[in-house]
Parts: sequence; C-alpha cells; structure tokens
Amino acid sequence: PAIIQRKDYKPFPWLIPQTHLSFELGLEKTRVTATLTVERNPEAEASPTIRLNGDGLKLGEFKCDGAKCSGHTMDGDDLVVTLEGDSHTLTIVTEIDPSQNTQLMGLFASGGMLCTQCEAEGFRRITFFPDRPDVLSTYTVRMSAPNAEFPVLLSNGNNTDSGEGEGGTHWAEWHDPWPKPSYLFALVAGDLVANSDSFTTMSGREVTLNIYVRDGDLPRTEHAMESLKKSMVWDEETFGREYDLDLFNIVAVSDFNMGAMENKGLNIFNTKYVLADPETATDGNFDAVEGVIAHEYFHNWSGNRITCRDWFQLSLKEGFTVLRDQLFSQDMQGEAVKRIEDVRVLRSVQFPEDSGPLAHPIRPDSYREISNFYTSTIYNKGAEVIRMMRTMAGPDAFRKGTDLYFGRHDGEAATCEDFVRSMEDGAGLELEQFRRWYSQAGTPVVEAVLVHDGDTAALTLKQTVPPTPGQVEKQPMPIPLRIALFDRATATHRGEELVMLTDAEQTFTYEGFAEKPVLSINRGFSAPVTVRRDIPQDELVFLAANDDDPFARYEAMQDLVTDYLTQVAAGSQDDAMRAAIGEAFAAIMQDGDLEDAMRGELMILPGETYLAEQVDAADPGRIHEARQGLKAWLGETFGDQLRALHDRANNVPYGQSAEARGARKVKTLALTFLAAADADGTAKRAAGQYDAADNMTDRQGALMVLAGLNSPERTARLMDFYNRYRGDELTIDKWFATQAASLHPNVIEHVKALAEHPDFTMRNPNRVRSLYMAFAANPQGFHAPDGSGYKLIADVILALDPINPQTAARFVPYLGRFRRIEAGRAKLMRAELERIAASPTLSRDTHEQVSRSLG
Ligand code: HT7
Ligand code: ZN
Repeated sequence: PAIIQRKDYKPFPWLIPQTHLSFELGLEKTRVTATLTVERNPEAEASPTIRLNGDGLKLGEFKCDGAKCSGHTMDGDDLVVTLEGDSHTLTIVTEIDPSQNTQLMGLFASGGMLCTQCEAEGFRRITFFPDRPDVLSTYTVRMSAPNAEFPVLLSNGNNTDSGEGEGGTHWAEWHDPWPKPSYLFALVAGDLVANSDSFTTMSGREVTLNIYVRDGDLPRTEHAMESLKKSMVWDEETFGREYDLDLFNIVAVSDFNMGAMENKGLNIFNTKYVLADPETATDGNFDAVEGVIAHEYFHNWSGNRITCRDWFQLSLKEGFTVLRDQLFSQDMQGEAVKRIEDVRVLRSVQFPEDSGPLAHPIRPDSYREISNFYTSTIYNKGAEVIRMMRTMAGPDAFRKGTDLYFGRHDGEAATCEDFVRSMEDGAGLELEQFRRWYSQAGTPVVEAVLVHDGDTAALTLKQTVPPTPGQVEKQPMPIPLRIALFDRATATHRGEELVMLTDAEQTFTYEGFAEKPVLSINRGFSAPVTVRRDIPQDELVFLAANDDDPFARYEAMQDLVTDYLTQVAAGSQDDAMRAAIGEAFAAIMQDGDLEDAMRGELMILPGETYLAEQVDAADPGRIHEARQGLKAWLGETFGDQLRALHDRANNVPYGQSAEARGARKVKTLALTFLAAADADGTAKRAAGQYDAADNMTDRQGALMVLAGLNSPERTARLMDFYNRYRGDELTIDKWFATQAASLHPNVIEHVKALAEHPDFTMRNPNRVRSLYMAFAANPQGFHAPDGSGYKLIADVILALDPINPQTAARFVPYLGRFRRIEAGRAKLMRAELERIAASPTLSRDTHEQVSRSLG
C-alpha cells in the first residue's frame, strides 16, 4: 500500500461549501444520497477532475447538475469525476449494510442502534467525498427511519425540523452552522433515553445538554453530566473558550474502537466513559469518565473550531487537548497525584513506543494507515511538548499564546507550525530549536552529575537523543529542567529554578554551598526525558523522605526501587539497599502529613514494563521474580503496619472525598503486599474486603488480589462476581480483565478458557480488550518462557484482523518489543510476528504495524 508523505501536502483543488446528506436508515440497508456543491479552490492548483474518496462503496446513481453524466470513473475505491466549469452540484447515491460493518468505522450497528465513527477516514465508507480534514463544508442532514426501531434521530448541530413519514417512518432534519471536515460528521438513530440538563455560558447563552443511553443505563449518567458542566465552566475560566451551539448531545454506545469521538455537537462515547455509579464503577472509572468527557468537550475548540490541515498534524489537536484535559483533571482531583499518574502512563506506554520499532515524532513524516498513528506519542508526548512550552512561558504568558492561536486560526485547518508560531508571538517564547521536539523521535537521556568544590556546586548535564527508525543522527533538544538544591541538614532549598539544557553538554554553577547539596531534578517532570543522575543511595532516601515537590519525592522512591530491582534481576542482591527501601517504605506508611492518595503513589513499585525499559535485553521472568520478591519482603517485614493500614482504611466510609478515595487506594495496595508474603492469610482478608464492599473499587480490588492466589476464596468470589453482575456489560468486562491481568501462575489457561465463555465475543472491542489487552499487558503471562503467551496474542491478531483491523493492529506493539527482550524470548516473539506477516490477507492496519515491527 502507498506511503503518504507529509511533504507531499497540497491543498484540495475544490471547495465543498455545502453538503446535503439524506439517509433512509435501516440496520441492514441504508441508502445515502449526498448532494455536494463544488467550486474551484482559488488557492489550489487547478485540476480537471475531482477525486472523491470511497472505501468499499458501490456507486448507485450519479448526477452532475441534476443530469445523469458519464464523466466519472472508479480509481480503486475512489470516484474520480471530470469537471469543466467552476462550480457544480454533484448528487451521489450509495447503499450500505451497517449490520455487516464489524470494523466499526463509517455507519455501523451497535445493540440495535445505528451510529457513525468517521475519524480518521470513516466518512468514505458512507459516501464518496474528499475525506480529508482540510475540506470544510456546511452540513445539512435529513434522516428517515422506522419510528418504532429508531425513535431518536440525531446529527450534528441543531434539529431544524422533523415529522412523520409513510409506513411507520419518521424523519428529522439537522443543520450544523459551523463548517467542518467530514471526520466530524455524526449520526445516531436508536431507541434511547436522555438525561437532560442545561448550561448557561459566560455570555449568557442557554445550552441544552443531553446524554443519551439505553433505557436501563439512565441512573448511571449523573457523573458524566456533572463532568460535562464542570468542563464547560473550566474551559471558559482557564482558556476563555465558550460553547458555540444551543445543543450539546452525547450518545453512549457499547461497540466502539476507542474511548470517544468529538463530532461537532454530537459526541459519541464508548459506554465505558459515560456510565458510572459506585456499585459498578471504580474510582479510576469515575476519573476516566470525567477526563474523557472533558477531553471530547475541549476538542470543540482544539480540534473542531480549529482542526488539522492533514493527519500529520494530529498532535495539534490531540496533544493540546490531552494537555487541556490533564490540567482540568489536576484542578478537579489534585495536581500532584494526577501528574504522577500521567507520567506513569507516559513511561509505561509512550517511552517503550519511543524506544522501539514503531517510534515516530509527534509530527510524523509518513504513514500508510493513519489509524496506526493514534498513538501514545501523538497524544501523551504531544501533551508533554506543549506542557514544556507552558513551563517555559509560565501560565499567564501561555494563555496569551493560546488566545492568539484560537483567535488567529479560528475556522481554519491548521498545522503544528501555526501553533508554535502563535506561542512565539503570543507567549513571547523563542522556539527555533524547540521545533526539534516536533521532528525528532526518541526519548532524550540526560545524565546529571553534581560536583562540589569549596563553596561551589557544579551541575553538569549531558544529553543524548537515541537513534530511532529512519533517524540515526539527532540534534540536541532544548530541555527545560526544574531543579532545586537541598541543604541536607535543614532539608530546605533556596528556591527552585528552571535550567534550560540546550547543548549536548552544559555545566551550571551555584555558589554559597558550604556542604554538598542534594540535587532534585526534573521536578514536576518538567521534561519528558529519562534522567540518569549519579546520586548516592542515601541522597535518594533523603529525597524520598524530604523533597517538597511531590513528583520529585515519588521519583526518588521510584529510582531507589528501580536501581535495586534491576540489580536483583541481573543476579546481584544488595541487602543494604533493600533495607534502605524498607526504611523509606515504612516512613511513607507512617508519615502523618501525607494524604493517603499520595501515600499510595509513593508505595506503588515501578511496573515491570518500565523496569524492562531500564535495561538492555531485559529478562521479563527475572524482573517479575525480583519485583514479586521485593513485594513479599516488604509484606513480610511490614506485615503489622500493612494490616494496620488496611484496618484503618477499612473504617473510612464510602464517599467521593479525597480522604475516602485515598483510603480505598491504600487499602487494596496494602493487600497486594500482604498477598505476596502470606497467600492464605491475605486470601481471607481480601475475601472479607470483597464481602463487605459497598462499592466497586473495594470489590474489584479485593477480587484482583484473590484472582492471583490459589485459594478457595478465589473461586467463590469470582463466581459471585459473575452472578452478581451477569448481563451488565461493563462490569463483566472487569470480570474478564481481572482474571487476564492476574498474577495466577495458570493465567494463560484461564485466558484460553475465558475465550470459550459464552459471554466472550470478538465483535465487541471492550470485551476483546478486557480479555486480551489485559493479558498482553500482564508480563508474567505474556512472557511465558515457552512462548505460549506470544502465540496466543498472535492468534488473536490473526483472528481479529478480518473482523476489526484497527483493534487487531493495536496488539502488534506487544510482540514488536522483541529487540529489547533477552534472546530466547526475542526469537519466539519475532517468529510470531513473521507468522502474522506470512498471512496473505492482512489488513493495511496490521500489515503496516507488523512490517514496521520486523524492520
Ligand atoms: N479524536 C478521536 C480519535 C479517534 C477515534 C475514536 C473512535 C473510534 C475511532 C477513532 N479514530 C480516531 C478521539 C479523541 O482523541 O478524542
Ligand atoms: Zn482527542
């Protein structure tokens, strides 16, 4: 398949000022009549033809200016029309079968309803159209459908008219006044009920808010509605952004490839990110609903009002919107813990991507299948890059930059370069070298050495940007590092400063230090880099106990444990180091000034994927044993304190306060350490937590611990959970995921058996991810030394690819990491990738990921 290059961008030769779509809807047969006004684009090179993208469509009727015409041909899946004059009206009829659309792109059926997903290139599965983000058009939509089956008919914008049709049908017309690209088109038809509310914007406009769900789900929509209203206020206050239609609709669907979609005025959500109540949703689920609702809402400005010129600019909307949702959640939930959580995601997903065969810059140069570029790099690293600009400018100047960006490019399809220039002009930043963050892939490594001489402390920083596919030579990046130098005796510092590392190596000197200070660096994770600091263990212990920057305190603890565990995995056991970790761990448990939410963060050990990233040729088996060994030792050594912590947290009643949420976090965390040390005793304690639970956080936490143990309590509680929540899709997803992610030694057999369960289906992405993504991310199952975990995931990819290639392709990176794994397993992983590659019928999605992974 063709490689699409960023440098080849050309404006589309035609404008489409008006798009009229008429749908005669049916689950098995939908007829689409598209009427497009087309005009020559004066700013583009003239073309004798117009290319209208299609994907698997059969052309029904075609008319030009109301008359049948023959000047059109098919070029592959696209319709190419020869046009002589400057403006025309094209009428195109297509017929589609949504019930057969298992890819869930375009118009598809989900649980008896019809809905669309058009980003990135799904619109071309509905009708022939220039399906690219820089062609903005004003849409008018007419839908007609059987009333009994589809009483609710929704599209973008405002409902302008509706009525009864013949033979039990009804119809509705929608008009969206804001010109938009085809990827933001949406339609929903179904038997739905709405939670309705309203919001008054800062200029006093009344907006009707609806969250549409299936009848029985209505009681679980309140948190989503509250999150939406909070997001609307926050965006007005923080970024000065006001909503711009009289109606904002959200619809929840069960079958969805991603989390949600920001279609103009009609956001479509995976049910997972809408429905939440204490009985069925964990605290993590509540936060995710809040975060995703905010993210999609924020896209109304960063994505919809200003969209992307081409898909290479995807991070323009995604990176910026992730930053906006992160800042929102920091304000809602507390800055420190949210920042730690975001960094944990970055390190466990994006850093491995950046060090592997799929590494790409946040603004890629080429792709074959754009769906493969909805990556953690585009989203999370993209957010970090804009966050660095905010750190360098300060929040007030940053806001001036975003104001300028929104004002300057409103209504346009813009580029990352436009954003950077707005930051230069509006925030007063000089970003010439900074642009390298957009073009260079790979996570920079910064080595930090602090030398003390006389009363001077000299900090030498050296950076390297590792080679990545297609980019061997790298230039130094500008790296903003927040640092502080601690006086050990008083545990204070003189104030933080922002150091800009711009060269390959630089030394910064600080006077007036009679004693060697302790270096706290990359505070708040001010740059998305790996810092290797040459620092004695006792200084890490000091920072873990005393750093006033919560992220830096967490980081000190992580570094301490990472150093120890990587050594143990390499075969050398340092008991003094383990004792130091124990001391820090005990201090964290006892620190009365700490909130439980932060205590939990400090107690969490670095994950196995992160640990594997710290060494060349990692042995996942040894890393797993080392980590479990430390958990067991901590559980054994601090058993009394952990039981006391569990008891104390158990007595905090359920609520959404920070105190109650923190208590639930440390409660289950305490169990995980205890379980590693004493399986039988902890099985009873976990079963007690499960039985007494009045909320899903406690119940699933206890079940997760039990799922990893060989105990009678395990079987009984797993059965109870299933019977209790049978028929509740999202909660049964948890039942599958908990078992697939478990520490149980027979996890592979469990996963194979669960795949045969009557509730398992390859057609629902949430269910597939619950079982198989949870397993692929479970190192001890996936990395079974005999390669059976790899085979299982390769079989999943091959079986899923013909059904849902987008979801299938998302499993490939797990196998693609073989170059960073020890030779025995690496060979087995590679062999599975080669087996997939040999399949003659692979989708473009999976083919691209497998061939890039094999290199
Ligand atoms: N902008 C959306 C990304 C998206 C997507 C969503 C659902 C199904 C397929 C999709 N492809 C791309 C979601 C977001 O980032 O907000
Ligand atoms: Zn997004």
